[in-house]
Amino acid sequence: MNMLRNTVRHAAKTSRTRAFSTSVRTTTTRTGTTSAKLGAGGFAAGAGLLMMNNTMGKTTSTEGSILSEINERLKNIERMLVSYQGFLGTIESLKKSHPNNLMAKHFDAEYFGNLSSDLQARFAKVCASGAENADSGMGCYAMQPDDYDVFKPVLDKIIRDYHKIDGEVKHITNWNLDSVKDQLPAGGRLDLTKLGLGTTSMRVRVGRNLASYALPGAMTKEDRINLEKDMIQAFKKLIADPAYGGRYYSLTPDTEYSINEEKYKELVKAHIMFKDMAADSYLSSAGIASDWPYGRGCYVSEDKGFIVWVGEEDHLRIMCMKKGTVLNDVFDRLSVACGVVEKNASKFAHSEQYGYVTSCPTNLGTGMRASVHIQVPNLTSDGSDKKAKAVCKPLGLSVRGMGGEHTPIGADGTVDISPSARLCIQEAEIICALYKGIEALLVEEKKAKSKL
Ligand code: ADP
Ligand code: CIR
Repeated sequence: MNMLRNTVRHAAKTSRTRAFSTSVRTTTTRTGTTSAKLGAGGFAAGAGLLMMNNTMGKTTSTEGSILSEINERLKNIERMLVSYQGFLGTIESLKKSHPNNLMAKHFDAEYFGNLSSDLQARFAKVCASGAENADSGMGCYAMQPDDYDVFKPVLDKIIRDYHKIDGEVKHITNWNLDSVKDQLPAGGRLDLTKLGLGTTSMRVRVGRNLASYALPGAMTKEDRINLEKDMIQAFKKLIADPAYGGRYYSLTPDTEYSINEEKYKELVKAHIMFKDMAADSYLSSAGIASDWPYGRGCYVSEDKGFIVWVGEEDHLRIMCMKKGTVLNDVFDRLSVACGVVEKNASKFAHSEQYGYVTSCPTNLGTGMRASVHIQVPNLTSDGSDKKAKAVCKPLGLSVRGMGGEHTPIGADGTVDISPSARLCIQEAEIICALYKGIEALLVEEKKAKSKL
């Protein structure tokens, strides 16, 4: 395998200018420098064995089968190096140029070389976004619900590195706030007025995928349309239920639920609908944004407080939103509603080890992001989120803009904050972490005022 490593390194040097997309998506065999070198070096072992057999006379059938197996394996290696020359070369150079790209950091060319050609094609798709977007922090997305198990030798390393987990990952799902009583204020209410806040925009969402479909990156246009049709059947049951009611809005053209551009923009502005995914180069490279806007839409309850996105980064993003003061309201409602959606639709993809299966390994486990919109004018007095981010990181909080990820903060210093942890943390612990995080952030905001 040292030989393979050397050849891969050589491929890296000779292919830096070749676009990765061409090399992975085109499977036509090309002859070139790398394959010629492999032919000269790689096949030497096989050729040597064959020569030995020739000089020694007849081969036994066992020797013959060993030789044909060796030959077959060498042919596979050659095929891999020719088909994936640009891909392997890109990743090899990213290891040095972008050490924070976790896919590149943990990608193992020897492991890749030993996969069957079908699995190589599948794993290359998993790694495509990181190879095409050098600045990726994660660099990969699962394409099938069982990818985390099938490609565990590499993906588990990436997952443990990102989520900072030593030893084996074992995720436990638990929405029961009674079980974390010691972390709650007396009475168990996560009341924001006790922290000095007034009415606050609160939101809790989870990512979920149906076990019966490929994940969004590997779905065909037909899959996306069918999944939306299945979900519309599930939403009909919600709409008929007085506890939910509401309606479904579809971005798929020419359906009875379709909405126009103006209505879509209005829903995005109201934080109800998701942004155009095609504009996200990570999602585009992964195939997750493909066939936009087919199979995309959202269900909104009558009171607009319960929403389900269909066809974004995960099949479903299920969320509760409310302008209020008690975090339990959105958390408890979501806990019940998730069960109702699964019962009305079909089984969610779940892993014994990693919890709820999500496209992006960053969301694995709970798939939960619990956030509030909160004003921190002192920490954002320079107009940026730089100081807020520096203060929030050690508190285990992420800072986003007013329109979500990769959007600017509010002109009045309002930011979106949420606990960063998703895996090997329980749902009940996340909502407590948000409450405690807000408390700690407000202390920092006060301190920042005295420094102004
Ligand atoms: P996600 O939370 O699903 O990872 P985004 O960060 O892009 O995705 O946020 C999606 C939408 O939810 C955006 O419109 C964002 O402003 C909105 N949002 C997030 N948190 C809140 C909140 N606490 N109140 C109101 N809207 C919110
Ligand atoms: C990256 O690798 O940086 C991007 N694919 C984004 C990772 C963060 N995850 C996410 O937005 N769900």
